[in-house]
Amino acid sequence: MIKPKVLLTRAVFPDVIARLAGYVEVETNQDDIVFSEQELLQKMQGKQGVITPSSARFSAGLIAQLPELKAICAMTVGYDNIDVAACEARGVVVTNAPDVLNQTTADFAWALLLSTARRVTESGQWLRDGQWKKWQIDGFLGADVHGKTLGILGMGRIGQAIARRSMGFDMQVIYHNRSRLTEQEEAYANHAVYVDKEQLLAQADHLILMVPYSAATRHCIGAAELAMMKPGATLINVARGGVVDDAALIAALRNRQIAAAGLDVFENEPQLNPDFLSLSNVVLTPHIASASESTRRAMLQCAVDNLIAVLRGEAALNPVHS
Ligand code: 8YV
Repeated sequence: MIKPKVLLTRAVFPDVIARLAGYVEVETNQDDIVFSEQELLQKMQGKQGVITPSSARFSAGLIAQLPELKAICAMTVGYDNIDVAACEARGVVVTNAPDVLNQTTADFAWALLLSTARRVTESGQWLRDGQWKKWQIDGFLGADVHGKTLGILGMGRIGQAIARRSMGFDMQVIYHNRSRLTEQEEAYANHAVYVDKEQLLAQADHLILMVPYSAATRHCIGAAELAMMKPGATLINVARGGVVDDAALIAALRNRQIAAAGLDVFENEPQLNPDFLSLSNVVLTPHIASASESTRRAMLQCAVDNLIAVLRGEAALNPVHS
């Protein structure tokens, strides 16, 4: 029997290739080249399936030129890099990798929140630069986390896992979301209280963004929203670049309109706005919120399971729709 042909757009753990090879003919990219759209078009010729993280863009134009394609399986929870409507129109199944990264991503949101509020990377750099000569009563004063109000914009499964962790810090949780959670979900999420977006911005001491990227959420935090936040507030983005207007955030951080930000995602990453680098009140990480080995393996496994199901003519486990 002829095996379906599949592309892995980026490098993966080698044992995953061996497992996939039992079902499909795999073209790998263990040199981990980030393909241009033209290269992707060429690599995708004759392929029925593809497994990809969010670095490869599947536009309507590209999809139109891939008549044999049956499945695009994202190894990520976000799938804003894929034109899902164009796929649906062509009968191409799109899947993502939900849930498997919830807890690891929630852990990392807290890592960013704590290091941002308590100036961990900034003071560490100062120490490495040889500037630590004496203890000072007002050295690196940060913002308290315990007992404060945690705001969450986008209260899906990851947002709820972030909120739950705030119990240990005796925080009050407020959130805004497209729809209100059930009473049971709110109780799980440290008794989170639903508020409108303006209240969320005005009342949060620490605001974590967890909304997926879409035309509707693009720049949902811009100059106007930053102006509504408390002067001592911190902003954490582990969601997607483009949810925040980075130029507006840079201005707000420079003017100390808000105290600090912790960012794992950026507009136009990895070519982030260089002005971020000159600011001491921002913690910057290279899109690693889901980066633990077991979670990255689980994300990949989820994509593999979806791909094999679709190519066998079975229902996808995690289909997404436009
Ligand atoms: C990925 C993510 O690591 O799942 C997602 O949507 O943002 C991360 O887990 C990232 O997309 C790498 O491409």
